[in-house]
Amino acid sequence: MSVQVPSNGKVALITGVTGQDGAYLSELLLSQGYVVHGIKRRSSSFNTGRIEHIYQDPHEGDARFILHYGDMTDSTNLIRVVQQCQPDEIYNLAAQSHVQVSFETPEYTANADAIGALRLLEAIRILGLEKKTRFYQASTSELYGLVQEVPQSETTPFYPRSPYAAAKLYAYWIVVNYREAYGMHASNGILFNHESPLRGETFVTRKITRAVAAISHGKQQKLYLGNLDAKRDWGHAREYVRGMWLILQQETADDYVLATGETTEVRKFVEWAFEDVGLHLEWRGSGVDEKGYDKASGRCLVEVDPRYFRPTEVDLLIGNPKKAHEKLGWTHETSVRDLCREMVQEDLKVMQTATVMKEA
Ligand code: NDP
Ligand code: GDR
Repeated sequence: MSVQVPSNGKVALITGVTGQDGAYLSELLLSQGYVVHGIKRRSSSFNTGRIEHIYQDPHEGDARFILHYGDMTDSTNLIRVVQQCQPDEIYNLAAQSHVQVSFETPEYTANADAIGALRLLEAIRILGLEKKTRFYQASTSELYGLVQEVPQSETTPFYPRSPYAAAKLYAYWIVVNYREAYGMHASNGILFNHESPLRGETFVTRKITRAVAAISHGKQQKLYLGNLDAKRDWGHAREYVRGMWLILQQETADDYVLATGETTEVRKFVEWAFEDVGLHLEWRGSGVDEKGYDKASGRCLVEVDPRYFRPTEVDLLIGNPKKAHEKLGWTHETSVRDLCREMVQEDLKVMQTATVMKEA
């Protein structure tokens, strides 16, 4: 793909290139003619599944997609990679991004998610790239945490509710500070939840759609979930990475909310996903005793497991993307209902392929 697109002469560096957003952003930037450098972590097993289709053999001289080993906790590595790439744009997407896991690994999460952002900003300064390199920080609607107002916008006060959100709060403010202190083109995208068939398997939407595909193929009996009452503003990741790019194309750096403006209960997403394979749920009980039954067969398909409850929860997220509409011309396109359908369909395909392979 990228080889056929003429170069636009720009170089981008993406941290977290192997993640959901890193994969979609790499595709977007390559299709626009960027040379894309990505930082990936050393892992004992392959972690490049999401970017395999755009991987280019470094032995081919004109490769436009170049991977470097690295880690957000290693400033020497970050300085060296930034020095080698001399990027026009850095997208800082790398993070320990799982909210519940951040309660188990709070110090590591702070190191990677908070100090990691600082390390990259300092790399830009140490190398004297303040005027050349634009910086995007993957900020999050988790910053809003305990509900202060709805819908949440760029001016809504923050109240983080997890070690992850507290770490991202530091990253948000250090970006604002470096912009004001050193005149850097550094921006925050405050992105509400965005999902896709590439979503990590332990985030709730993908956990649901994978389980529904497995249950419909007779490979799994039941889906265990935590808080079904939580409400999220879910959009499609492919559309959100375009928003990231637009943020860095603005003459002046600034902070923007990207969201759909609609919110949906986890419970509703579960119902839709089962509907997409012809199963219709009815709920019985409440709280930890709530269960979802297939109306036709009476089989219990969903059960609440308190192990998935978080010590502190974010109950309601609904974003106001007005500023992004007006200043960036950005808007979401895919409804959450269609997003759910797409994810179920893709997980059904994955399940079918796995079944065929196993039989073969
Ligand atoms: P993923 O969890 O899918 O990807 C995270 C990426 O960061 C992976 O490539 C991961 O590598 C990498 N990573 C993790 N720790 C380190 C580290 N110490 N050093 C280097 N790389 C590391 O997240 P998403 O793509 O969904 O999200 C991208 C960013 O946007 C994250 O910062 C997230 O917090 C933020 N965000 C996400 C939202 C969403 O709804 N998706 C909403 C708002 C913000 P590996 O593949 O090896 O694990
Ligand atoms: P979130 O996403 O915490 O919003 O963070 P996640 O999908 O993990 O949870 C959403 C809501 O669903 C509830 N929930 C469950 N969650 C998980 N993971 N597993 C379950 O079994 C389950 N049952 C119910 C959660 O309690 C929560 O209320 C995501 C991440 O991508 C962050 O990196 C990002 O910053 C925010 O979105 C915006």
